[in-house]
Order: sequence, then C-alpha cells, then structure tokens
Amino acid sequence: MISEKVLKALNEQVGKEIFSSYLYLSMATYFDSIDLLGFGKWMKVQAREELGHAMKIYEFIYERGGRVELPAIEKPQSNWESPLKAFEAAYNHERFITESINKIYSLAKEENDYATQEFLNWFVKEQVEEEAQTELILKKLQKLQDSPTALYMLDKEVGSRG
Ligand code: OFO
Repeated sequence: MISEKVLKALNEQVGKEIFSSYLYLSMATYFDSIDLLGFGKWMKVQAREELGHAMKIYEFIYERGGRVELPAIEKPQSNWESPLKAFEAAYNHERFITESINKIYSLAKEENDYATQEFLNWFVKEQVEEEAQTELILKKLQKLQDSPTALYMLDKEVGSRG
C-alpha cells in the first residue's frame, strides 16, 4: 500500500505531466501559426510523449492500490515573442519537472517506499533526456541570430522527429 503523502505527490505529478502535454500542444499552435511546421510537429510529438508520462504514473498508482484524482489543469500560455523564447520556456519547464520528480523521489526515500523509488528511476533518466533535447534546440536557436534561412533549415531538422 502506498502512503498518503506519496500518493498525493504522484497524483500531483499526473497533473503536471498533463499540463506539460497541454503546454507543448499550445506551443505547437504557436509554431503552426507562424508557419514553422517542423517545430509544430516536434511539439505535437512532445505533447503525446507527456501524456504517456502521465499514464505511466496513473497505472503505477493503481498497481500500488491507490486511486488517481485528477487536479485542475491551468490554461497554458498561447503566445511567445519568438521561437527562441518558446524554447527557453520549454527548457525551464523541463527543469521544473525534473525538480518535481526529485522531490517525489526524496519523499519516497523518507517514507521507505522502495517501489516508488524504483519506479521513479525511469523518470530520473527520462528527465536527463528531456532537458538535453530542449537545451540542444535552444542553443541552436541562440546561434541563429535572426537568419531566416538558418531558421528554415532548423525547422526542417526538428520536423524530422518521428
Ligand atoms: Fe514528462 O517530461 Fe517533459 O515535462
């Protein structure tokens, strides 16, 4: 059986992952609206991945005999000043999610909840990837220096994400 504290934190994390999905879908609408369809596609793939993260936690809660209670999801930002600003926001959001996963990990440790620690190992690794991939695109955007041709090329590159 899972402790109340860990259950509450995992439920909140389900909400955070769904919000991540919502935020990236909102970023997709922004990119599509400025005809950067490659970035738009990248964000749609990311939005789906985030729902997958939420569902992973959902299933774990039930496996441990808990019950999922979905929190309210806030309205995500819908416009950004530039593609660079959108990716800055995505990168910062991933750092926030990493911190949130780490906090649940610490809590599970305090509660001697070995199963949750083991489960969260996947997320700890995944967050390294999530931060690295958004940071890489962010760095590339920082180097563009307003070149429309370079932005077009980068749009093509990120749009090749499957
Ligand atoms: Fe779920 O990793 Fe991004 O937010």
